[in-house]
Amino acid sequence: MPNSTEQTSQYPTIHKSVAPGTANMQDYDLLYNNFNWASFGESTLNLPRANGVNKASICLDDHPPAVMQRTALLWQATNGDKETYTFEELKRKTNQFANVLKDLGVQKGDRVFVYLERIPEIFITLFGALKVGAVVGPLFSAFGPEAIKDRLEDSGAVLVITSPDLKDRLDSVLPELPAIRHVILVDRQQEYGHPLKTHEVRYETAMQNASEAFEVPYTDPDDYSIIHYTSGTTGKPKGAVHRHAAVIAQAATAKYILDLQPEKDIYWCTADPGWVTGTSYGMFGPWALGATLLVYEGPFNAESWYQLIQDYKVTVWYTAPTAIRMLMKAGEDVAAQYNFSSLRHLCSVGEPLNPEAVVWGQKVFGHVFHDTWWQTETGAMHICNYPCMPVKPGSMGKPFPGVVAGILDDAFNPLPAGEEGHLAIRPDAPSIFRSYWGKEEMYNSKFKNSWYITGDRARMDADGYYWFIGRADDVINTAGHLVGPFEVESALIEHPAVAEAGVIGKPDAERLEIVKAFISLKKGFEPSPQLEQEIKNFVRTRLAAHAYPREIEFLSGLPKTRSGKIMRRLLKARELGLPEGDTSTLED
Ligand code: 6R9
Repeated sequence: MPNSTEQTSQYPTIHKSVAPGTANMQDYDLLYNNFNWASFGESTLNLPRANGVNKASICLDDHPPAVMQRTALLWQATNGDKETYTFEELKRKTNQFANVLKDLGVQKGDRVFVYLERIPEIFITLFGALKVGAVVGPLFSAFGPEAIKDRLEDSGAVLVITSPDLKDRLDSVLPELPAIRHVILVDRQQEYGHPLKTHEVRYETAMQNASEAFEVPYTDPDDYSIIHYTSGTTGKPKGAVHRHAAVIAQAATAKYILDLQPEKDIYWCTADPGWVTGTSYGMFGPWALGATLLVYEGPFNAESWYQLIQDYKVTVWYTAPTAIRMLMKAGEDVAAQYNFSSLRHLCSVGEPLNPEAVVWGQKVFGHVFHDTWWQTETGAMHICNYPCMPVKPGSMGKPFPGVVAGILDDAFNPLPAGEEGHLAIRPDAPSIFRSYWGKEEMYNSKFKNSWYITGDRARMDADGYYWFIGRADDVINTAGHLVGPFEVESALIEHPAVAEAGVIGKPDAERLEIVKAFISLKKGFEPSPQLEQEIKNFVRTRLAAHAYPREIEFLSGLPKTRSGKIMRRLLKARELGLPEGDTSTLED
């Protein structure tokens, strides 16, 4: 079937010059041809170590003495309170928490879940659990009772760490979760007024009594470390399981893609630890390299985000298209009030990054956003833009060294450059998932002809750059033409009135499907039939005639997952009056 359009981007390639010695990757092809995961683990992370490959140890325990004294975590609370932890302090605290868990009888392989606000104890409890060999599961603090019950039940969790504000939600489903033996309550403000029940343990008391010495037991590289329930943009969430060795890929990509230079960087990953980005790059990769992380407890808000960058002199920033679009919506006049001179490298993940957003970064921050593609299942970034490589706005970039990617036809055989098909990855990176918890058959169904089939559709151009089309189940077939929702959405948001757009295929008797767009407008614009017509015409002139949205509906906001992805599946279900399916990850 023909492509709907050639690339949507009318933006020219951005060539950059990287002064010798300034970026960790100086030449993409050179590194691609010489890279090897095992050698990276040996040379950069000193692996394997006497206790094998334990993520928590690698991140917190064994850095050179000077690094152990470095700040690992800069934390700012919603109310402005600040806390700072060195690697040495986190080593001791996570040792203490490992002892707490050991005393409670937590064994290697037990599932331990962390259900907390974005506070320092997320890090302490999660890494403490990894030290005893537990398989940890982070949960978004915004999850309601049903969402947490599904995940705790599916994984057979034995222990949950939570806070006074979240405890009621957990308690309401606890009777249905007989496997849970203990609940640990982190009570920072000492606000919990009730006596504790026999299965409940106060974190602060337990920590006071716990030793700061802990011997991390031998950890096999293949031992399970973390379980992430995927965003659920399609179907019911499944628990993707990763192994301890994943840290090798997380560190390598943090070094060469985020370009972390731990001696000098202040790095901010805006993702919540409930989402894979918040652990792979909000914990493991950066800390394995000894880098300083900024964590902000509060929600998104353009002013407070800009203030944080200015106050902490953030140098490297990893965020998501949804946040970038919200910053764009807030307007350049807001941005102009802050000093961003500390920033040196910007990256994005989670959704296709509209070309408009890539170049907006250059205008406002003096640096383009570098798009990175990966999934919960890949555990680490796989197709990316690099500081040393020209950026084609709208493209996800090229495979990371150590990664072989392909575009496959429906029989899962490689297609030549220029053709559109299934985006597939050779499952070679140490971070590739090892299972969907308890769903072996579903896991196996993702592998064909030695490829891992990602569920995304894409195309590679003659220069080896990958271009995202859409989730395989989101691609629209209109009168025999395949249309990727992303290209239509990108064209839409180039219109000055459009803040966000979500595009679906709506069944149509004549054309099989038509393109329908849901649009939210920028401040100062009102929906009207004239505006609707103007937007349609605007897209017609940018894309092929069949790809413009025949229907437009204005919404005050689009339904999104908590990690910021537009839920096209939900837009479609609502449009067709079908059941909404799993909405546990839908943001409020
Ligand atoms: C890390 C993460 C994975 C899905 C993925 C794709 C979409 C992520 C993207 C992107 C286009 C990018 N996605 N990054 N699409 N360009 N740079 O997001 O994991 O929550 O499992 O989502 O997100 O559809 O397959 P996860």
